[in-house]
Amino acid sequence: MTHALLVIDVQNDFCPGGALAVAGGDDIVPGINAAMNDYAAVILTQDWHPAGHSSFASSHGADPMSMAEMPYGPQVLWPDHCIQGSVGAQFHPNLTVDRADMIIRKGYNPAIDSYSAFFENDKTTPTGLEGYLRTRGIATLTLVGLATDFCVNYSAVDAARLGFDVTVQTDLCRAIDFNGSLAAATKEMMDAGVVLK
Ligand code: VGL
Ligand code: ZN
Repeated sequence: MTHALLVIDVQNDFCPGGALAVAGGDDIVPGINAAMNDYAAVILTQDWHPAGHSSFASSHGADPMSMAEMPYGPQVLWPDHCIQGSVGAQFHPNLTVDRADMIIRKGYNPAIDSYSAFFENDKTTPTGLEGYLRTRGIATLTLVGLATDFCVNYSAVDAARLGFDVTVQTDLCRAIDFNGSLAAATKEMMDAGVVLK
């Protein structure tokens, strides 16, 4: 069975200087590049929002990091970030993108955010990644990237619930850590059977 490295959202907007910068987000790039050599498959995800996306505070006349009630549940309202085709949406320039077998984009639906690489935030609309992994015989995943407490967490929990064998390599992740989100995410991942190492 193939063991894949799933690299979550290592994009300019999540690195220092970006619109939704995660502290130390760029520090993990060399380690992720090195780790790619240890896996038979490498998959990258890319947060990919249309302008005016419903997860943006600016779309609601609200303050960034405030909460909104969406049809699918509560949603953090973010600064505008990872707009399709923008420099902020590009991968960090030092990330070894050429090594990727597959790049999956998410968050393109204007009405629904998508933290997870597997399902949009309504928890039902699939991205197609599950089918890709299963048809390639990939049953074991190691996740790295940004941000630990949002897209890495949601992706890891969904993968575990789908029956994949999931490890999150925390030294190759960085967190937003907003309102206790990192502690909550850590508990969610552990409860879902994700191995944190
Ligand atoms: C992310 C917030 C909004 C992430 C993406 O990659 O963790 N967080 N969009
Ligand atoms: Zn986003």
